[in-house]
Amino acid sequence: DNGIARPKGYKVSYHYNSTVEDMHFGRTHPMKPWRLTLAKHLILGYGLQYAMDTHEALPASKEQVCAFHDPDYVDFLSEVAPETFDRLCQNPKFAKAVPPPHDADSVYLGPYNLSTSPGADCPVFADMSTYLFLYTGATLAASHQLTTGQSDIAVNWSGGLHHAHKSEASGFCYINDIVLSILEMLKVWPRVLYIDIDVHHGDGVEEAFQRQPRVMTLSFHRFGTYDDTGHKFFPGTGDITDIGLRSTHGEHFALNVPISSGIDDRQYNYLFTSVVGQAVKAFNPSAIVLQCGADSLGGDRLGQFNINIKQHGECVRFVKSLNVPLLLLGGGGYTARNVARAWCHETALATDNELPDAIPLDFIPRPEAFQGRGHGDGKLFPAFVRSHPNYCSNSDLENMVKKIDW
Ligand code: V1S
Ligand code: CA
Ligand code: ZN
Repeated sequence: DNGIARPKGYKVSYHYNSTVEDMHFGRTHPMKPWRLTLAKHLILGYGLQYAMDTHEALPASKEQVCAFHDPDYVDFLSEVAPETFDRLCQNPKFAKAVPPPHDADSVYLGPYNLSTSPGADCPVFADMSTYLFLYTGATLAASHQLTTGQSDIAVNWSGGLHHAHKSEASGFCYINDIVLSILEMLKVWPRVLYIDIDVHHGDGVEEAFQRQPRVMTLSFHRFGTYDDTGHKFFPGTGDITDIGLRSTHGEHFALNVPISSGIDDRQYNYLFTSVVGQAVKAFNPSAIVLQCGADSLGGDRLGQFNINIKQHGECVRFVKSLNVPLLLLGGGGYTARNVARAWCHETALATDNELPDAIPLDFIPRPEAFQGRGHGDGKLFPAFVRSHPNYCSNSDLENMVKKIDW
């Protein structure tokens, strides 16, 4: 007996298709879909499948994706592959979407910010269409469970791709599954709150709803320039002054919490509970979408925060305690073993289970991924080596909470 039980009085559904695990963005690309294999191994190893309904995801249809995206872009995504890319680029319908040549950054960009050059943010890779329509299908199935009242919490760790625009890929994101799920929710609920704890700004979701007072978007993210290079942290938007568009009553329905590198658990918890608490009080959401990007964890290959897995999970616990229908999505996360730990812990929180710190290594196909010094010593909650100097002063954070006034 592993002690895992179903939650009392509510239902959780889990939406996934293992096919997404086999995708390769390229050897040097930080996005590694096999982090989802590791997450699955932990979730099954602990026995969390017994605490929820698991659904195998089907691909989204082109029509479903067109609810937000430009139909030509959706056609391109459904036909593109490394072998078809050059031919598609010749098609006049798509050729008009080629951006002007770029500066020093000599990556060749094709239509819609896609590229076959190694090192591109949004590469064209084998079986890419399959991947895109599957992660989107999983998010749409999850939101359908919620809008029909069949689940109270629905989970898709392969979704949460917040940078995709209406007719452009950006920052490893091609189809904005989050926007599509919120559009579905607006059919049955008056107000949806979107919260984004990925270390990057949730620009695609914010932009899509900047004219929509029925959707409040709230992103916490690293903002500013790198010490060493002076370049802006991606995508460079999301300053505190960015609050949505006034002209169409969207003003004050976008909130941004720009954060310097090195923020610690206590500081992040203060910011999160203060700002989300205020937002919920003012907006009274009927449902919440929480993007749980795990690149805000300490030790992430791209992120620059010092958040531990427990604190990342506290954000999920806080939002869950608000007792409104909840969609939990993945997002970024570039140190695979820690992404897996965080999303396993958060699956346990969603189902009201508490997991022992000792990972059941005997029940996991690749125990070496979680063992040994530097890999977390077989623990679910290893202490990260504090890897970034903390540039967040408590008074700056207090001032920020005050500035986000109502
Ligand atoms: N930070 C960062 C980073 N690293 C890369 C990258 C590195 C190696 C590769 F082979 C390919 C790409 N790209 C970036 C960022 C994009 C970060 C996206 C985060 C996504 C998310 O976690 O929020 C959600 C899943 N891109 C840039 O910094 C842009 C460039 C400015 C530098 C990289 N070149 C390729 C394009 C221009
Ligand atoms: Ca964010
Ligand atoms: Zn990110």
